Amino acid sequence: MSPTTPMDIVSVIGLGYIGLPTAAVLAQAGKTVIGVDVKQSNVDAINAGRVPFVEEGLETVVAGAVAQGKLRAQIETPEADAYIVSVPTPFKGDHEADLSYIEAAARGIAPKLDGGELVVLESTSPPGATEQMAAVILAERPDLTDEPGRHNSVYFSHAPERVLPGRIMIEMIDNDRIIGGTTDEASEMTRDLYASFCKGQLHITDARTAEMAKLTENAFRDVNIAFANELSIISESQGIDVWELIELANHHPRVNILQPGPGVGGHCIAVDPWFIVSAAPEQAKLVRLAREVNDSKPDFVLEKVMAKAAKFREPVIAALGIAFKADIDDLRESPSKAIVERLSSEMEHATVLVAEPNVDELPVPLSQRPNVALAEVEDAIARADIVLVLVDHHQFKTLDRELLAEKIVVDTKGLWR
Ligand code: SAJ
Repeated sequence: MSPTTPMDIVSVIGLGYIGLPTAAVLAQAGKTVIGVDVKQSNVDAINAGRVPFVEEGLETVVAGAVAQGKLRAQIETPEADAYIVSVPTPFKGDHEADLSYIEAAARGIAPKLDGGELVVLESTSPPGATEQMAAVILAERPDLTDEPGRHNSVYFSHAPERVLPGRIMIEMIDNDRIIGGTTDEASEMTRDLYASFCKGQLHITDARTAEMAKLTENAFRDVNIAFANELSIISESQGIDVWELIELANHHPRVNILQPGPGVGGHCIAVDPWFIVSAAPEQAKLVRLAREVNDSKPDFVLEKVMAKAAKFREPVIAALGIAFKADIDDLRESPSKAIVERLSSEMEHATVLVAEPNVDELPVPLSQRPNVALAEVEDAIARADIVLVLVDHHQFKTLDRELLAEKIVVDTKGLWR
C-alpha cells in the first residue's frame, strides 16, 4: 500500500467518549470501521447498536452503522488501513502523563502492520507522545520504517480531538482540526482520512506542535475559569454578587469572563494543563496556579455549606447534581461529586440527598455511605434544610421557586439569581 491508497478500513482503538463517536462518523462517511475496546460489555453493547454512555444523537448513528455492517466492535486489534488511537491518558500521582494505554494500543497494532498504514494518535498527550508511540511500534517491528515512501513505511500523526461533551456529534463534524504528522506524508494521509467526515478546516503542523496546541486550548480555558472562580471568592468577601459583576464587566467590548462554579471537572480541563506543567515545571507558573485555584474551589464550597449547616442538629442537604457539568452523565474528576463525598464524610450527622437526573444509581463510595441517598429533585428539596446547587442541569433551571421558600440556598452556579 502507498500513501495514495484510499483508507477504506479504519480501526479505532478505544471506544469511549471520543473513540466511539469518531468510529460512528467514519462509518457514516462510508468507511468500514472496526472498533476495539478492552471491555467486553462495551463491545457487546455497541454490536447490539447501543451506546454505553449518554451523548446526544450518538446512538442513532451507531445503531444505523452497525445495522448496515459498516461498524463493529471487538476485543482484538484487527488488520486495517488506518488506526486511530483514542485511549485514556490519565496522570500519575505526580501529575506526569501516564502513556501506558497508548503503549498498549501500539503493541496491539504493531503485529498487524504490513507497511503503508497510517497510525493516528487522538488521545490528548504531552509533547513527544506521538514520536514515542511510533518508537514502540518500530521497536516491535524492526522490519518497518517511519521514513516515507518505502514499501515498508508506516505513517504516524497526532490529530487531537476538540469536541465538547454534550455537543460531540455536531462538533466532531463542524470543528476545525489540527493535524501534526511526524512526516509531511503522514500529515497528508491524515488530512485525507479526516476530510472524509470533517467539514471544518484541517490545519497541518508537526506532531509536537499539535500535541501542545491541544494542551494550550484546555489550559487557556482553565486559566480563564480560575479567574472567574477567584473572582467569586473575592466577591463573597466584599459582599458583591459575582454573577452581576461578571455580567457587567462583560459589557466591555474586550472583556469576556467565564462563569464560576464549584470547581473544574471532567477528564480534559482538570487534567491536560498538568501535562504542560510536567513538561516545563519551571516555566509554567500561571498554568500551575490556575490548576491550584480551580482544584481548591471545592474546599471553599464545602466550608460555606458546613458553616450554614452548623445551626442544625441533624442537617438535611439537597445536593443538586454530581456530574462534572450540565446535562451529561459523566462523573469523571467531578468537583460536585467530590464535594458530596466530603460533606458526607466530614458531617456524619448530616443527610445528603443527591438529585442527579442523569444517573440511575450512586457511584462508589457514595452508594456505600449510610447518610447519602439518591432522590428525585423535588423530594430532595422538600426534605432539605439546605439546597446546594452544584450543576446547572436543565431540569433544575425550571424548578418551581416556591419549593425554595424557607430553604437556605447555596447556589454555586448562579442558577436561580
Ligand atoms: N466550567 C466552569 N465555568 C465555565 C465553563 C466551564 O466552571 O465558564 C467548568 C465545567 O462546569 C466543567 C469544566 O469547567 O466542570 C470543564 O467543562 P468545559 O465545558 O469547559 O469543557 P469540557 O471538559 O467538557 O471539554 C473541553 C473543551 N475544551 C475547550 O473548550 C478548550 C473541549 O472542546 C475539548 O475537546 C475537551 O475539553 C477535551 O476533550 O479536551
